[in-house]
Amino acid sequence: MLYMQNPKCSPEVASALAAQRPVVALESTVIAHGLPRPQNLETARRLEQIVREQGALPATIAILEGGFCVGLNDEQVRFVAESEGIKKVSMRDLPLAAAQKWNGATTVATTSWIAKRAGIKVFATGGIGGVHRGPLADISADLPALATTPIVVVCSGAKIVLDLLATREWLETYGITVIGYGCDELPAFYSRRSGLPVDARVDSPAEVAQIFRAQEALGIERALLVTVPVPEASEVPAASLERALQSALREAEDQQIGGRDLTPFLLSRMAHASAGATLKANVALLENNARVATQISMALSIAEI
Ligand code: PSU
Ligand code: MN
Repeated sequence: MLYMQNPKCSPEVASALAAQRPVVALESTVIAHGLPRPQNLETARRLEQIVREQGALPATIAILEGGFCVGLNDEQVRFVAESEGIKKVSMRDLPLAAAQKWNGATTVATTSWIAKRAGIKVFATGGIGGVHRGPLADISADLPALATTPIVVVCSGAKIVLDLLATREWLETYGITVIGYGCDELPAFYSRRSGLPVDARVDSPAEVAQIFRAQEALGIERALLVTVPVPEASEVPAASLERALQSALREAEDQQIGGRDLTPFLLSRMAHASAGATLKANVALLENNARVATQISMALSIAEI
């Protein structure tokens, strides 16, 4: 019976959802493990502020003492950003987190899963996990979660640290529709281009809403992936990162860093090697994606004519 309370919406989120007002889910792994302090807390607050200013309600999602919380208050956001021992919770961890009362940050996979169960239709993030480079078949649990969770996920593609071609193929095999928001190519996180195709280009929130409504009407139980390029002024071209990436990958191998620690490790090495340029790009794309996601959530909340 205890677990019947999961997910637990904040009163503000619960009343917005009951009134069918637009709500945008935000993830917490990027806060706890993806960005350094103090930029992580600043960014978490800024993303919430952007969603409010644009006209929707933000719902940052995290796990606190085993409760799957949808809509953190300011103190809870600070806790996730600043306390030690916040776990990175992916799909396999969900029952453990609930039963053993973990404090945890949610990835794209678990944020989507929880948001969908709370009744939220739009989720903004930075980059999705994907197929890692190298001989080991390390595939993020984000991918199968996207293949089984009907929600709009607004992101900037997948990070250059991943095998982008293999990730793109995976999305196609599992039938996840990939939209380019104002772009014809799949964005590559820090970079605006990857050379890989999207399934369709759209240029307005209304077009995304139309596609997601069609998906819902058809009973398609998969995410709609809306990919938005990093704003031009903050872009870090892929070629300039390749050397740093190769050395970070070697370092990870030498130090036997893998599993859930690999993504945060590679991200921090890239930020270091680029003298903060990747960090600036990361924050800029997160802010932009929160803006676009809010506009989509508002287009979706307009009653169908
Ligand atoms: N992209 C970022 N920063 C992040 C992540 C992705 O720029 O912190 C996080 C997301 O939460 C994503 C997770 O769901 O990394 C993927 O981790 P893994 O490859 O271990 O599944
Ligand atoms: Mn992995």
